Amino acid sequence: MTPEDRLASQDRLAVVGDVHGMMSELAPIIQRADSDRRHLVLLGDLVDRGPDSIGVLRAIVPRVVDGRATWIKGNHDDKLMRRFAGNPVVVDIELAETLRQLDDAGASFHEDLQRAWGMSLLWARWNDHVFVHGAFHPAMATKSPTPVPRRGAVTALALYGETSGARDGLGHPVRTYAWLDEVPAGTTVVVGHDTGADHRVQLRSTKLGGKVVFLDTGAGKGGCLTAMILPEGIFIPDPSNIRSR
Ligand SMILES: [Mn+2]
Repeated sequence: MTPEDRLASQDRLAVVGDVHGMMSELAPIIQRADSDRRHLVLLGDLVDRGPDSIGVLRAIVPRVVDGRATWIKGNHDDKLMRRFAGNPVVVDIELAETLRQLDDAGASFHEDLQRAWGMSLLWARWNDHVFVHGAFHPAMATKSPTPVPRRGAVTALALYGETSGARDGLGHPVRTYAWLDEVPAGTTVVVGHDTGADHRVQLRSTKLGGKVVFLDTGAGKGGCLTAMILPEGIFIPDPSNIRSR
């Protein structure tokens, strides 16, 4: 069974926002998902920033390989794996630390990691939901994420979200949200990547009548880790940590 088909066949999910090396916050979510027999969906950016990227990978990689979890690609994961494959990338201090932790993990874990990465998806659908790290593109509502599309608009939106091309005072790309207007009625898009300043889950309704859940509550960036429990539509560990607009 393909990773896409396996996800589509699930009844119950725990969809986890950007973990960024925070194993201490991921562990209780995994425990709860396991005890409820829920399939895990990781929205990407497993590594960097927090202290235990290797701990997170050790927890998630075997679950992806044996079909208990679906890994949606994040930009930090993608950069790590491009570096890991020997491609030139800019190695900042956080990626250097992740690479150091991975070095110590040994060759057989590296093989498992490559295998899990080969099963990861740029986006995935489940009932009327679309899961993607950065931002939605209409192609994600109909097209398969496998084989992985060539680098282009859909891939860029999936990994990096929508940006104006400009940079802010801190040198970060300026994010834009025209993509919200593309989310159709009857579709709920769940994204990570984009941390609200208040570290709350943000719920948005779109012009066409769709819904968007911004699930990154800032784990590894001074916030916390949140998971969305489906089909119930509740958030753990703090169900009240949400904001609608
Ligand atoms: Mn990201």
